Amino acid sequence: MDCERLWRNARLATLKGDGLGVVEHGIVAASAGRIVYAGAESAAPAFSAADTIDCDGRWLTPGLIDCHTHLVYAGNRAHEFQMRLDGASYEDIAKAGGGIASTVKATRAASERELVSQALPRLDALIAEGVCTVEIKSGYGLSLEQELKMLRAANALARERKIEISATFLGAHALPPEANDDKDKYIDLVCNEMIPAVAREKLADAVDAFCETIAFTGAQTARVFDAATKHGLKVRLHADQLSNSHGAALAAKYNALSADHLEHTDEAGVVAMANSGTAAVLLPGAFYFLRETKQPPLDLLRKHRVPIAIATDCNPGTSPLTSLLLAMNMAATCFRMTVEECIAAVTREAARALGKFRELGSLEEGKICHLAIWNVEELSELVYRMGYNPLYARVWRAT
Ligand code: DI6
Ligand code: FE
Repeated sequence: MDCERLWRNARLATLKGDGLGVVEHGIVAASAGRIVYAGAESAAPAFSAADTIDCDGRWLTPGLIDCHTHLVYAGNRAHEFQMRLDGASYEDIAKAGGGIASTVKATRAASERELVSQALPRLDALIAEGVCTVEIKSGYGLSLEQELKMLRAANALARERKIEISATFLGAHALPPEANDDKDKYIDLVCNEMIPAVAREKLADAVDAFCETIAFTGAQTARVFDAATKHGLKVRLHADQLSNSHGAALAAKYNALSADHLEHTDEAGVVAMANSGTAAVLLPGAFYFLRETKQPPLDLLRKHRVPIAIATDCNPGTSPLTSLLLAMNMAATCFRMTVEECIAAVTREAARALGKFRELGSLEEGKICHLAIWNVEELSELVYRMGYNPLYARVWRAT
């Protein structure tokens, strides 16, 4: 059987099924950027490949997926970090006109090209660790034109690097200064002008919102979700991060792809997510950086079999993190996730959270051939280390 490229002599974590799907003495064969076989060499058809790569017994996993980031923004918030070290809370800073508002100011002043060039070093840091797919949210523009600029910049990154980008419209992130504290009126703009334009220009796969006391109410979020649904866009939600706003249940009601953060989610929220097939995206970088103490309800998520993903939440205010490997370590250390859960959380479950499990997230015939090849003895080293990058090679669409 012909194939274009073949990786042999590898230990595979295929992520097929429920566990890691480990295969010793494995091979992966690819043609036209897709996997045509992934499994035991002994059970494989006889391939004749144009190009064969000997992995020397290394571990091979699906390319990693960072399913929640705010990678595109201008400037940084190092000065607010200092304020928080001096005792101010994230909410204090937001209420005093800092926080998201200061990034909005810097992002509005930047051109699309500048946004791309400021995002590239962050993207490169993720790529260096084997990330092949990144979700990127808007939400620092907060006007029709500025939000479209952010989404165009996010999509443009796919022309700069070998990376899959999944863009998300997050117009309901914060209230812009010109809205004069009228949240409902701003939500009108999000629903009646921004969402239709985003859908028309096909600039995003999904719509997100920040449902929180310092941001938007459940009722306002529901209006955003109604508009998204009407325009054929999937939804996801920043839910129950700082308080229990019943965001998880609301997201589930709209069959959201994911509900993210979830520190304050209760059992009713988790059950609703399980029933709607909504994935949980845990963001330990924000938990760590804000010194949160309330942990997401891991046991409930496990009990009700909700898919659990982990992402960096890379953003300038609450998670200036550009390492998905470190996010895995934090999820294990802070949330007591197992090694197996952590690895699944940045591959198979992250693909589910993006609604792309048919294409990505495991080594299975027909899927896009994104691979990460690792210089580790045991897969647990991917989770155990802090600040060390054991990536040997990254393969994007079989190249
Ligand atoms: N939750 C977060 O953690 C980020 N956005 C959100 O909705 C924070 C974004 C920022 O502070 O810039
Ligand atoms: Fe976020």
